[in-house]
Amino acid sequence: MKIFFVTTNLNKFEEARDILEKYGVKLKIYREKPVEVQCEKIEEIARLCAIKAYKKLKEPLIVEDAGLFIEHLKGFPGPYSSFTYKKIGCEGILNLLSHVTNRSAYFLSVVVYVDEETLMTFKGKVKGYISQDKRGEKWGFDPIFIPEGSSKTFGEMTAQEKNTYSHRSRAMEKLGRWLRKKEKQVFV
Ligand code: ITT
Repeated sequence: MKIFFVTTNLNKFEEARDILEKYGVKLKIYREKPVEVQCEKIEEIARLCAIKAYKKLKEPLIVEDAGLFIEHLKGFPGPYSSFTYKKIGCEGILNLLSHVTNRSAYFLSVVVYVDEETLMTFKGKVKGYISQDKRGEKWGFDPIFIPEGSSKTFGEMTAQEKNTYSHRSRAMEKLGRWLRKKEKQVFV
């Protein structure tokens, strides 16, 4: 089964591809920025982006919107994660949290699948903490996020390790299981 992932973010694409290939899905990248709408809810952003993308592509596709929500900052950067990362990066977040003891945060991923007859939403969340320093490489906020149950930041993990914890893998696993069921129904 071939599905397009409409995204400009190659890291997101590779993480999703590794999960979905276990479910027999051939994920293809369609490198275009989903036209984002100004909205506080990433669920709504992802849904509207997916509908717009489907009108153009007319092929089964997914769009993902993700964000980092920091408790002490009342959920910031949340839906503004991409913009915030570009403007202030990991260092900016660490500065905002210097001397702050409550470092709880979570990542949320919302994946929307669309084809000619269905629109389905899958969510994945991982709770954790913002580290004291940047550790490891990778991309985005990976070097400052430690998931619950680990002492490493995402930036210090291999791709496979990150996929055992991440918000994205949790949402993509749900999508994979649903697609497998959907395929079976078609051929019964
Ligand atoms: P597209 O909209 O083109 O898919 P994007 O990078 O803008 O790409 P998002 O809006 O979903 O994608 O992501 C928001 C930002 O949140 C992203 O740019 C990263 O800075 C951060 N982010 C989300 N998931 C992450 C992860 O798994 N690891 C590190 N940072 C992440």
